[in-house]
Amino acid sequence: MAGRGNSHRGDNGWSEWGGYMAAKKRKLEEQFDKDSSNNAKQLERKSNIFQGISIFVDGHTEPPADELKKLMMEHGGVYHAYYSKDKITYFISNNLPYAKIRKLKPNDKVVNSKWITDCIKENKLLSTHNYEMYKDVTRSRGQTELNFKRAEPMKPITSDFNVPNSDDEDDHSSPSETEEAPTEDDDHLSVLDAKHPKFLETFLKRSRLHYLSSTAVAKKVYVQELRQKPEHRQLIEKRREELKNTIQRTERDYLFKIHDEKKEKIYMHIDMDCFFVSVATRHQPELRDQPIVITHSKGRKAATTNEHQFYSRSELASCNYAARQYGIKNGMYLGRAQELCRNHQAKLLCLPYDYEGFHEVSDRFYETILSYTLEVEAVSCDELYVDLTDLLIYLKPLHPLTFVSLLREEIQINTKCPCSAGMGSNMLLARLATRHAKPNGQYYVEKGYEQEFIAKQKLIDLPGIGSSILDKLQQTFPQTTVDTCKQIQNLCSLEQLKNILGKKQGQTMYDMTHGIDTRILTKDYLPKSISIDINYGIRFQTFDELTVFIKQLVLELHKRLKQARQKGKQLSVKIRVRAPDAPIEPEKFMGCGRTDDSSRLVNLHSYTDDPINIELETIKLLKQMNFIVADLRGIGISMTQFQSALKNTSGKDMNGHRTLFDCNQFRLPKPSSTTVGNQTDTGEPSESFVTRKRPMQQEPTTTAVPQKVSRLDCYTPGQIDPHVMNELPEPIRQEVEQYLKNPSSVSRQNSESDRIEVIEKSFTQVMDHLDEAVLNELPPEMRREITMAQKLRKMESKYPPIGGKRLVPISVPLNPVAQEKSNAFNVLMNSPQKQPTTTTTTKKTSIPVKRWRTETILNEEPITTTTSNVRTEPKPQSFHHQPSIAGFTLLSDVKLMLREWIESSDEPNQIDFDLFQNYLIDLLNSYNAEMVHQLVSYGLLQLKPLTSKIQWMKHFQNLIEAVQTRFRQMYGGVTMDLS
Ligand code: DCP
Repeated sequence: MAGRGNSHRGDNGWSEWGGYMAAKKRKLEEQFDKDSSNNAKQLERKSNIFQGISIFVDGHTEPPADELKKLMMEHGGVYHAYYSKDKITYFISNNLPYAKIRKLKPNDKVVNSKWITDCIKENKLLSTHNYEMYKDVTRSRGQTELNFKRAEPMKPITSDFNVPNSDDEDDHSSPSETEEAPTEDDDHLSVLDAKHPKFLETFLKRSRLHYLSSTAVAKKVYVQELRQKPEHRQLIEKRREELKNTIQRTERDYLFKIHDEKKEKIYMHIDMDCFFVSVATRHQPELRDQPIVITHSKGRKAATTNEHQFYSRSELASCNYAARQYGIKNGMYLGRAQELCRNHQAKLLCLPYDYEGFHEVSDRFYETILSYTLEVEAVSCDELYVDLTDLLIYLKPLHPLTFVSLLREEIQINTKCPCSAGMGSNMLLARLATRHAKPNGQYYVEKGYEQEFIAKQKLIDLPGIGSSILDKLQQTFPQTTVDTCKQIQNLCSLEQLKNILGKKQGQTMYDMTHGIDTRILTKDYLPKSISIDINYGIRFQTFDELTVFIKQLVLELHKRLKQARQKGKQLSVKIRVRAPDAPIEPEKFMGCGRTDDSSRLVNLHSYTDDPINIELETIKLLKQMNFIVADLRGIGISMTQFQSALKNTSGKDMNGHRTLFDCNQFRLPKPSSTTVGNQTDTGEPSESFVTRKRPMQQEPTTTAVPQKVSRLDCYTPGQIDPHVMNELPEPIRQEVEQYLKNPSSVSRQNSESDRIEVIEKSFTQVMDHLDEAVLNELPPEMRREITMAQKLRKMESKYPPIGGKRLVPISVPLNPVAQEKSNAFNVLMNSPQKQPTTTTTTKKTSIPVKRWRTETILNEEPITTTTSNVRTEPKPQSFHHQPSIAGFTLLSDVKLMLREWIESSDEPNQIDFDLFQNYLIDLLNSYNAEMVHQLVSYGLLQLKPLTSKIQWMKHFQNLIEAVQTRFRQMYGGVTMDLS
């Protein structure tokens, strides 16, 4: 089968490597030798106990690999960064993934890292005998494979090839939404990658997270469409009528008063119990008394082999309540669950996923509820909120608990699965009540008892409250254990909470801990984005292979758009590319490893779900992103800005949703904002702007740039400070003076670029020759700006950036918003005494803003998509490439947007951050380090005084790290000065 035993695929040393890797290994060995001898000079060689020993470290060890490397250096051994069969004496690993264990040969010795530390402690080479791992396995492997044969699963998930499952022992971290790893069920380790034509289909079929997200969307759409169907309303009326006439009311019902006129709300939150387990056992309810989990693993390893050696990291999608008695929880690793059961002498039953059953039960669950009311908010396949108010008024006299017990009974009959429900006067109380009801129960927070109820709730049970928030609270009150809502009520005022957690989160925490929730049901489905991300098995050698996969991805995205009844107008592509210093194959089999992520987006001309259109645009975006195809590890395509085919509750068309950056796009920049003579200054046109101006049918472009107005056209002689003029080097001064006296003599014949050159040269030389005294006269911010530019220039000459480019400043016209005094170049080029005598319009466009561009030193190679697996440095963007964000290219616009973005919320959105980070990296790649410096400094300046922006600061620090990494790569290891 294609892809199996793929010889190009590296696997972190577990297979043979060819030229590039061999060279790389040699380089690393030489590096190690060099380091060792340097080290020997610096640090005294402590011993020679590891003389003749070569190690290769795999996976997480204690101490970590870097430390082991150092220890080997200090004690005469050799550390190999890559596996080489004939050079390695021992693998050092404390916990190899099962996939790799299976690949061990009988002679391979895997030794626990403790052996190294113990040898050093004892100062002698100890026998590895007591430290060897998996020796039983390798021995039995020599004779028989029987240990690894698995019994047939209860319900095998059929597939014609091996594709990884969503949770498994290979997974060293919490499984992410898209990373899936092989399991012990894979008969061969040649797990296919994304080159296989059926990879995506099978991957999605076996992905529970895909199931969960697609079902949630399907349910929301289903409910919304049902609201538009008159026949369903008739069905509801009929069902209500029947119920009203057949209910056997008790005293409790007659006593319950519901105030029609006050319209006091009664919400219900209803959720199936341990959904996946309940479905998997719906035809064998007798099993339910024993602990059961749903996982891809069959859980047999622990029974047949040494438990320490096979601690299964297969994730539990769901566990039943019998298992929960032993401390087992959803999301736990199977190994841990087995351990807990063993401690209680209980046997854990592992059952496979029953996707067909999940669909069937979920449909029946929804149908049962929706046959009584459409006042619902679909949450997921097994959970929804219901506003019971109208229904209870209709059925009165009826106690909510009576109705809910009847409903639950009906659900049990229809689905053969139990569910629980909570009720209260708002959605929060209803949801918390469900926790009390579980399993298979119901709980009503009656009117008047809300405060008593909420006070007892644990903070960790409040929706959306995670450990980071709890840590913040705990740190603020180190003397007390902050655990319940009551404690927060007693400890903090609203103001204090806002100070600790930020404005928005503080308010939410205050409301929740006081049982306040003003939300109403969200009935209209408005997705923020619809996307497909695959971060597993992405291994391509050529761009053609990638495009074949893109086609499949786009078809899946198209399916999702169709399912959600949405057409999108903004398309973005995100790629994860192996970080330069990351190994070719990460620890997690076929995973991503450490990557550099970047994304690009384009505004389409019209709302679309057309796969051909999306595919074309995706490929175009990919082609604009400089990356090595062989290093691609993850890819995502996402649509935003929707036009919905769904009608809202009032039967009207719905508008799409906008993200932060989208909002800005509609505000700025304005087309044809300023006119000078017969030329139009649109500023630097944005991608979105250009797109919006074009007729619907025309192709969107990311490169078109309308004609720019010349800066020099806008100058009058009086505009340039004589002081500054005097500072200019003679030839430049003469050229500028000549121009200013008679612009036509220079500019009319000269091309735009020639004229830019004049100003650029002058600015460059101003920078180089600027008198200290002049500099000192400038306001601090400008001084910093110029000093930074000077530093960058120095750095440029000292460390020519990779790619044969050097940094020179350029000037671009600024739109009106950019009339900032703070621009150093403006000050240098404009006399404070002599204001321009031109019209306001001219004045607005006349101020140049300093930017940087590169000049080619060497002949520039054409930018082509690299298909070799040899890493090359990213090629600089072409000269005219203007990175943009949300359509903005001008510093002042981006600054304005940055400020608004920061002010907009206390909790930044990761997608926005990714976009911003990618933009900064793009700027660096276009040799516009100066702008990056300005934006980062500006962002920090905005954030620093605000205590509520802790999350922002964290994100910003990560962003700075990424920027610095790129900066170092480009400028010979030098870090950008952000002091
Ligand atoms: N699920 C999953 N992975 C997640 C979240 C949920 O596989 N990260 C699946 C398994 C669950 C089902 O979705 O059975 C419903 O999720 P719940 O959170 O409702 O959990 P359960 O129904 O299993 O348990 P509970 O009775 O606590 O609701």
